[in-house]
Amino acid sequence: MSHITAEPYNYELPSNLSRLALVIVDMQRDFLEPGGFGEMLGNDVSQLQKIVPVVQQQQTTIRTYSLSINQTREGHRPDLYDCPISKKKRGKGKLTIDNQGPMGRILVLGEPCNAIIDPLAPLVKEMVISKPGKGAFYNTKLHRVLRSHKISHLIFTGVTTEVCVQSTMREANDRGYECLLVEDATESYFPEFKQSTLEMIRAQGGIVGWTATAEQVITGISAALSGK
Ligand code: TIU
Repeated sequence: MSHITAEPYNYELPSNLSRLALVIVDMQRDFLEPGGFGEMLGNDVSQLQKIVPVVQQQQTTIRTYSLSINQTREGHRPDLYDCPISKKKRGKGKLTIDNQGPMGRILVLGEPCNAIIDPLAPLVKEMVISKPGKGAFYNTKLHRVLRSHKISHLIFTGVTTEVCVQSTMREANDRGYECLLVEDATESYFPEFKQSTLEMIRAQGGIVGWTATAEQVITGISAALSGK
């Protein structure tokens, strides 16, 4: 059986690798560039930039092998029908969701701030799931799409580790997916929160899933595809 070397123990790959998908969570301008939702919440968004080349490398590798990629994007309908009042009130900054920022209406679908950052732009054939919540399964078609493609294994990257990535992994774990988080392809505005999240995920025998480095993921998948 092929595997990725991981924590707390090896992550077994499916015998048919078409059952594995890369999930790129919320690598959108709203979180990575000044003037979006992340900065509005009081964060230093430059913290997240360092993972861009690593996520890009995972994306390129998975594309090279013609495996599935699903990106997610947190945002609300222009009429804000799907935005709870409680969420709109958070942050206490000068601006809030829907206000006009330098990149358009903050956290609103279709606005420039809501786009996936250029280096990770999806191909036309790649799925982008717009999500109103932190978890990508809440109020979206993600589970239906993954099931219809018989996906059982999810490799997670993206931001932020302890908010949307962890929420989505927990939702996926409860739905029966085998989940692995790529340690150096996820980031938080708070390094200590990222570290704690990695530990929480792999604690108790992998209660939410596995963690591995980007290199371990690529090595494991490449070996599986070459039959080693
Ligand atoms: N604030 C924060 O850390 N994250 C979010 O609001 N959304 C995501 O994590 N994508």
